[in-house]
Amino acid sequence: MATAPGRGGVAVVRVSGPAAFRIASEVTGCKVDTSMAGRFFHSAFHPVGPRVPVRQQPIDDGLVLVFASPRSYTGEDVVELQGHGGSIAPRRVLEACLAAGARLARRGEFTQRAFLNGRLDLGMAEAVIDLVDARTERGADDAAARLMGAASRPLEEMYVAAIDLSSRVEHALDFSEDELPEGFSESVSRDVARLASLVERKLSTAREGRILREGALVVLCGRPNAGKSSLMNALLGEGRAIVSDEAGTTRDTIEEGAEIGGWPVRLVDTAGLREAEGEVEREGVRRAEALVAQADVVLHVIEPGDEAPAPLGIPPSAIRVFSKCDTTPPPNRPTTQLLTSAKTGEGIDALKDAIAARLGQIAAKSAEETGADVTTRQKEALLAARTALASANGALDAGEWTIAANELRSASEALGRLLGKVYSDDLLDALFSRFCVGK
Ligand SMILES: Nc1nc2c(ncn2[C@@H]2O[C@H](COP(=O)(O)OP(=O)(O)OP(=O)(O)O)[C@@H](O)[C@H]2O)c(=O)[nH]1
Ligand SMILES: [Mg+2]
Repeated sequence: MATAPGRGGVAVVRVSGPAAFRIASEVTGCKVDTSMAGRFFHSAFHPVGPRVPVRQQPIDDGLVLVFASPRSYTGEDVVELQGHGGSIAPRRVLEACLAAGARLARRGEFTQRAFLNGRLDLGMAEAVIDLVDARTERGADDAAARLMGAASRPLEEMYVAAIDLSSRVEHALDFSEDELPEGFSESVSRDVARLASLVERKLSTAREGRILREGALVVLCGRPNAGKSSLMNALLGEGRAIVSDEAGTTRDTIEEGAEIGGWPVRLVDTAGLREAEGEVEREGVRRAEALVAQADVVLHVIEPGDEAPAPLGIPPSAIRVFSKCDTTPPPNRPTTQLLTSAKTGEGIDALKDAIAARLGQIAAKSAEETGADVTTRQKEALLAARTALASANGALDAGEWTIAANELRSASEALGRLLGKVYSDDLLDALFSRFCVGK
């Protein structure tokens, strides 16, 4: 079933594999074969199976789309039976297909077959699920671009360049230094450096990818009563967190998904940071500190009149947000600070802009500085390629051609993994289990 269950205009049952045309023929009672490829027709759908009476009553009618191998999503023969939505008719069409010899698809199996049949590469397969799961326009734009191969082309070029370098150096091993053409070593070094900079650039975008997929962690912290929960509500535009003038109102962390400046964000409100009084509050403070440590962006909320140094654990990179600005008369306000009021809404848009700007910076920053939290398949492969290229460069400088050849081979293997030219079953299982059935 390729469409979501429940009430809806259409429901699509998709059949792929060598028996697809035969199964569709049984269900529709029309002869479906390769000659119908790329066409569609209108038909009744019939029940199939030994217990079905001879004068059978159709279960639905709809459109039949025929795709012949290899020009289909999976690369196999594919038929789509597009009937009416709802809970009964689609289920019956599905059952008819099963009775005619089909089996239920596993999660992501259509896309997995497409990958195995070379219809898309692993990066595109990942883009498919990212597009389905996208929570913001920006995330969807990114996934759609990757789906069209925007990310694969440069990767493919890097892979080809690595293979080329590796074979050039391997070839050179058969010759002595003075038999090699003039400038050979320089040209290899230059190309290694060029490839290394491509890898570097690609790495720098890995963080942005993670943020788009998982959402950036934005944590509100500060002293009790600073106005954190009120700001959380103002950013969300709803009364999500409890607000009161009692210090220590928020004890547990409160998380809510939001979109800020096009970025998907996990906004978290935390307990005020102080020497906590009770066991519960102490745990709340501990959680707050842990979240601050993991955050992509920390918002340090400071209320008017609070001149004390920042509580421990708040990083210097935190955005200092001054709250309750409606309570300070304008002449006394410092103009360079980010002044906000949850009460009047003043400064909330400026705060959103500041968060979005920070996320843009993080995305642009090199992955090297961003720590170990980006553990995507792609990043691991890129890091391996980078290490290998750096060693290859060193070996070339030292005239160690055998070592250079080995390192260049590892670099091309790593880039091959990145493209999915080299992959393991575990990797495929992990990737495609993220999919829904029918994709
Ligand atoms: N005038 C004014 N009062 C505010 C504003 N924001 C918060 N307050 C008040 O400040 C008090 C504390 O607000 P909270 O949002 O609960 O503060 P908090 O930082 O979450 O406090 P804890 O959860 O106890 O750490 C409440 O009485 C709010 O009504 C504001 O922008 N203007
Ligand atoms: Mg609170």
